[in-house]
Amino acid sequence: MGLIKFLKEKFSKKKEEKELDKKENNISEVNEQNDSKLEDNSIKKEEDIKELNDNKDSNSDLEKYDKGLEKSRKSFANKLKSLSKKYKKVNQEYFDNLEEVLIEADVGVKLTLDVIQELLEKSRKEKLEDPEEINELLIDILFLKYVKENEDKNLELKFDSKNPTICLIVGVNGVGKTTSIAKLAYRYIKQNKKVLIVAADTFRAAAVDQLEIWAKRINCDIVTGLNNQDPASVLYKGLEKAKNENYDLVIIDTAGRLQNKVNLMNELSKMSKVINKLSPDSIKETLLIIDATTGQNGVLQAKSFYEATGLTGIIITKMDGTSKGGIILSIRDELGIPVRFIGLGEKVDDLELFDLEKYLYSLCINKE
Ligand SMILES: Nc1nc2c(ncn2[C@@H]2O[C@H](COP(=O)(O)OP(=O)(O)OP(=O)(O)O)[C@@H](O)[C@H]2O)c(=O)[nH]1
Ligand SMILES: [Mg+2]
Repeated sequence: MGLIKFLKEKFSKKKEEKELDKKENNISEVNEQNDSKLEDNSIKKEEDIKELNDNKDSNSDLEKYDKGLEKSRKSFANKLKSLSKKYKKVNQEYFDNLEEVLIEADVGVKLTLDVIQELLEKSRKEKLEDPEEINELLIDILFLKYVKENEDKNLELKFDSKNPTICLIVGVNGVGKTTSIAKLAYRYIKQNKKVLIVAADTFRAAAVDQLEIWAKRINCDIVTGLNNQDPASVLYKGLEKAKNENYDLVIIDTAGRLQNKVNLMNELSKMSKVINKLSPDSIKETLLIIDATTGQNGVLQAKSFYEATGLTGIIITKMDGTSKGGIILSIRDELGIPVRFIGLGEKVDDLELFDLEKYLYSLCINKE
């Protein structure tokens, strides 16, 4: 079965709602019929309710994806649909148009050319001529291009009981670093982790203020330094506190001055050294924040940060604000680094763990 059909089946809201209704009815039926087996039933009921809640959770995540990716979908999925309506049979012109649609969606030139080539070969081999089928095959290829074997499928930050996990957040000006830090902290506080934010962006006084406001709002501890204080010394203070007071997670805000690229990269490598010295046994993450609305420029940023600091993952922000949702595929193709989270709005809970199926479903499948 092609991915589109699979995702439609998996995520189709109507079907899920029906199933939920059915399950709810079943639970009450079971309870009514089997009063005598009260004990067994209560266990079954608990299991069913848990399953129900899990389904509802995944449903609400999907709604967030659907809503957040609305602009991208309206552009991408609509273009695919109108293209398939225009042609009865595919021809070279169809593939040329498809290429344009992918480039416009920010899938990136290299990946687009690879995908179109593969699409041509497969469609010829399978003798496909129907545009709808070609579009379905396209989504399959996009999915398979993203997936990597032997990669950890769990994108959540990892924890060990002995040492705090240290998460360095990097990225150029204005991409959403501070907001994403608040969102991440909030996510893990909700998972009962003891979280500490370190405001090591001492370049701008306002940056510390902004982070303090967020920390207060989400009730998270924070370590700050003075304006223009050496960021590494603020970091030092934060890591000491985290060790002494048994924090589970330390999230570090950094400055993002691109005009001073060499200085910025030097500063980041100095901070990495401090982390390695003070917390040698901690799990370490370096997450790059990329603003989805900056398009292919984001891919270039990712390349320079990757070379300078090494990265364990990417957070793509402002996915809700762009019609070019393909950037996720492009970055993955160029660098192979996994997208760990995506930002789908300005609120503190508008951060979702990246889910390829939900992403493709929300981006590619026209629900109108
Ligand atoms: N729509 C939307 N806006 C976002 C998202 N993430 C961040 N923003 C907005 O982007 C703007 C910049 O966010 P910041 O968190 O201050 O960015 P920053 O990288 O810390 O910026 P500097 O510290 O100046 O380098 C703010 O107005 C945020 O509300 C998102 O996922 N969606
Ligand atoms: Mg900031």
